[in-house]
Amino acid sequence: MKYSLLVMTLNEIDGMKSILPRVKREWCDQILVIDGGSTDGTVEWAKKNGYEVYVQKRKGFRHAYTEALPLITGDVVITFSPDGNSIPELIPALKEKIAAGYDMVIASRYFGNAKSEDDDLVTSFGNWLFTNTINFLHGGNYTDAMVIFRAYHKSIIKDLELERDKWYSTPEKLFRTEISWEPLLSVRAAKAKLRITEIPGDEPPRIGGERKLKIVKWGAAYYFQILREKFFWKPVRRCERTLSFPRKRESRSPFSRG
Ligand SMILES: Nc1nc2c(ncn2[C@@H]2O[C@H](COP(=O)(O)OP(=O)(O)OP(=O)(O)O)[C@@H](O)[C@H]2O)c(=O)[nH]1
Ligand SMILES: [Mg+2]
Repeated sequence: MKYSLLVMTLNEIDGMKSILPRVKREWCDQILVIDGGSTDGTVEWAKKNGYEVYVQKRKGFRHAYTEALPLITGDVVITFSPDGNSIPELIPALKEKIAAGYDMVIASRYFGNAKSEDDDLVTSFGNWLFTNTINFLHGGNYTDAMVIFRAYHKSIIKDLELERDKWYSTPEKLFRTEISWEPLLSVRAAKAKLRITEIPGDEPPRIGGERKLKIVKWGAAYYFQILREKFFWKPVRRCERTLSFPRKRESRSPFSRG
């Protein structure tokens, strides 16, 4: 199994300098820095230090992922924030769970003893609300459905149709913003009954730079998406993952119908 680490950057020079040297090159087969148009030297620093860099063309977090898709050489992606929020030393633990047969592994900020030092009252309530709504409406069992730091099989991106504009355009138009795909990934992975697990993953505070999170607009767009999923999209496509890891009868995935 090959692993690609996707390092998401938008003006993250301080975090990059401090965090990336802690990522051992042998942990992943590919380290791909996906940049949203940094002007603080992030791209130059990454290239100088030998990292593969892709600068996205369209604005917005999800376009970073979709545009980079053809460049990803791994079977498994690990999405990573180099702003200090993701602890690099947890990468081997994420890989271990994937190797054990899980489709997706989340470094949860709220599982076991884990804690977030980056949260404020609003973000901790928001994460709780979104995660619990996803569990309630879509049968998830998450403690953290929102975090970027997670590993999953690349094949589920297409199985869950995460790369298709049509699943984002209405909330993005309504709330005039561009969103990411983590919440939709969590919703659809639960709906499709993929094999999901979590490990505790502390979230240290951000190192330098500025927060890009748009609390009100993203919150509204994500909540809209999560509610709408109750009525749209069914996991009817054939899912490679489900086929290669046949599950027990009682939890058979609807994918296997395909
Ligand atoms: N490629 C790309 N990276 C982005 C974009 N927006 C944010 N990022 C990076 O993604 C990572 C996560 O962004 P943050 O600003 O920390 O947003 P967040 O983690 O959701 O919010 P907080 O951690 O609560 O501040 C950071 O390393 C950002 O630099 C984008 O549009 N494109
Ligand atoms: Mg962050």
